[in-house]
Amino acid sequence: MDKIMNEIPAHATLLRAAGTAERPIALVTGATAGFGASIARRLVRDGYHVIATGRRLARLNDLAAELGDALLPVELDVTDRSAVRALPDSLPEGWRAVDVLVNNAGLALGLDKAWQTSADDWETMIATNISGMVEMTRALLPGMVERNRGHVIMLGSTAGRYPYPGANVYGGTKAFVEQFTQNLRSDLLGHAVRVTNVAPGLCGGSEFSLVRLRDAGQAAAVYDGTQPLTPDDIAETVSWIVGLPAHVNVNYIEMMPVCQASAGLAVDRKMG
Ligand code: NDP
Ligand code: 8X3
Repeated sequence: MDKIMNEIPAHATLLRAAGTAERPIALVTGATAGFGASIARRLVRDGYHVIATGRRLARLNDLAAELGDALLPVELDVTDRSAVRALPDSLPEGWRAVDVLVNNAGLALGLDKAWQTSADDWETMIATNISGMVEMTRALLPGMVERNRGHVIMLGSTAGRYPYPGANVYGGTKAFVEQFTQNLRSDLLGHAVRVTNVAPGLCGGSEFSLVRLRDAGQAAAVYDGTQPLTPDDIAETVSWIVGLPAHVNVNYIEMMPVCQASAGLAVDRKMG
């Protein structure tokens, strides 16, 4: 019997655990664009009620108009610590027992060398990618542990493992995401709450490079001659991970387009 239960996909397990015909609930940060919007669409298709958050409320309202009552738009800046802390109790009745948290909100700013970059940009990346992600997790994890049910998905990056010039603090924030995820797994041993770090490489079709480079031409050039991953590829992966049988935890998954690979260590031949 246990074996059969273990083979039931997690979506169905969540429904049964809830003991009602109600849908499981997912909360996606940064759902106004890119990965977050695709993940929200995909999870609604998978049968979730999705709380879609971000700073640009008009975009969330557009998503709600597209997806109907299964999507709840909530304006939220993950760097606003008091708003994040107040979030669980401020959600409407019936939306509070979040089963899946997708910590997707994040950004890179600039590609300058460490000694040339803007300290304010560094602060913004740390506040969003690290502090925002940590606060969101701290806000929603206690409920998951209490219900003994849930899944936290992080959007890390290949930049968290592979250094490249100009990634400095961005890469550092994503390395934090990876280590935080695996440490959460240690804390959660003995609880039926899963944690996964999804770490993509080159991905187009989002606002990531436009936000980073602040120039549409330079942003488009990042993808010239490539076939990058797409936000739908990321959403498909998230859907698969959360839908795996409830006893399976994907700790870390790294994704690159076929046109990308780690290219070895760099050597400066002028220094010898
Ligand atoms: P986008 O720029 O398209 O989307 C980023 C999202 O984050 C937006 O919805 C934005 O919403 C939100 N966001 C940014 N700052 C805040 C904030 N302070 N509070 C709340 N929401 C915020 O980028 P992607 O979809 O490409 O990136 C999503 C995640 O994936 C990021 O964490 C990124 O680091 C990571 N990633 C991206 C890769 C890529 O190549 N594209 C590869 C690997 C990882 P709004 O501005 O409306 O608040
Ligand atoms: C985004 C991928 O290579 O631009 O995290 O750092 S990369």
